[in-house]
Amino acid sequence: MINRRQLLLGSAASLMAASLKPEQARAQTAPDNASTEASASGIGGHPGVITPNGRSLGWRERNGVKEFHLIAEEVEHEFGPGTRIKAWGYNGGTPGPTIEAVEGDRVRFYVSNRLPEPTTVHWHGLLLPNGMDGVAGLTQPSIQPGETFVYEFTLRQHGTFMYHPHADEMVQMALGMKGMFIIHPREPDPEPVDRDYAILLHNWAVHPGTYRPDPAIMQDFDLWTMNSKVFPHIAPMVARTGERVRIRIGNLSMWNHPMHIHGVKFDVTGSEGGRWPRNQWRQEVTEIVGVGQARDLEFIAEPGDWAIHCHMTHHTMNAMGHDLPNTLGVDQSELAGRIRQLVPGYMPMGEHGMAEHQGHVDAGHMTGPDNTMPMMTGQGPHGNMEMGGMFTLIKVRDEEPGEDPGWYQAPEGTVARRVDSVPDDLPS
Ligand SMILES: [Cu+2]
Repeated sequence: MINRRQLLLGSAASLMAASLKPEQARAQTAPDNASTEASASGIGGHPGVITPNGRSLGWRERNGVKEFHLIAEEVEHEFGPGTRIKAWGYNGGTPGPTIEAVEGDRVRFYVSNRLPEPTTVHWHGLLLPNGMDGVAGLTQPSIQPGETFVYEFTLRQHGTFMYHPHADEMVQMALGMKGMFIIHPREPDPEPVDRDYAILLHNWAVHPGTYRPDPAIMQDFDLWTMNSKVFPHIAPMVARTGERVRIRIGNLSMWNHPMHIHGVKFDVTGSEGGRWPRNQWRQEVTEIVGVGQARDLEFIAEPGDWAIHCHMTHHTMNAMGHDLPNTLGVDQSELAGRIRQLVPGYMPMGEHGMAEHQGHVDAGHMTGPDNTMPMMTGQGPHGNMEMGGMFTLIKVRDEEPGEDPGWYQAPEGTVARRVDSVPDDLPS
């Protein structure tokens, strides 16, 4: 027998699992409103960092000091067509723009607070005078709404760092306040990279039908993002065959993320500790980027469309329901008819696995609450990809790939294919 609670959970499952309009379901793997740009022509002899779906923060030089302006403010943000939120971020976006500078620079940050509550900026991992560390109450008074504070210090290290508030952190970070802070080495790299990408991992709880991320959630997040976008709306990273690519991954979410790259072994080459000495590089195919950590992954690009994703399988899903009855192997056909009398349009799912979800949504058979992404999505050249969240692509081509070279044309005879029979002398 089914009780009322299970019934509600079941219908919630179908609603939460299926939640978008057909035109959204057909979204291709392409950046939408992605302003992916490198800082113009590099910095300090290094290629500029590319922040997929983001940008680097502008600055000007004044008497030998690099001056930046960070504006903490509410922003309208879209994870992809189908889910918009009222986020908090910096300079119009979440994450905030990537800060880039060079070891030895004197930097000055004007920080203006346009939020409805006090904030600060903590420069995560930086060596600086105690009073510049940005911990509300401890090292400085909070920046009140409407106020501007100035931070100034000299960069005494290089590496992959981050910035975020250290005032009402639980709320302010849950709503999207964070950014990457890249400090390039003063000396030229002995083994320079050709492409330098920065990705900040985060998690969000946007309950179906709502627009405000819920800061009280501890584990059951339903959106997992790279630079605050979800697959398939994360701009692909591109490279030419044979180039040395670095992907700097920072994590200011509430989970550790085992980041996995297909098709190459990468070296873990650095962190907040800077670029590690060559004898400390480690060859891996999956590297956990822990909460509050940054890791630099470097590899030589191989031609193809390669996946890069978190290996927590729930982290490559969009808005999925939690604590649902397990319907795998359960024939629900008779029950579904009875539920439909109470919940019109109820659609049972999951008897043979969840892949059918994307098909139902793509066909427009399932709709759900407003402002809720489908759990699985993405169309590749060979069909449904059944992914979401922290998943995107590295597209490598022999020729210059541009912003997005489309789908990889695999050489003849190099794609897995269907055959009509199995040789009968195969051992099993
Ligand atoms: Cu993860």
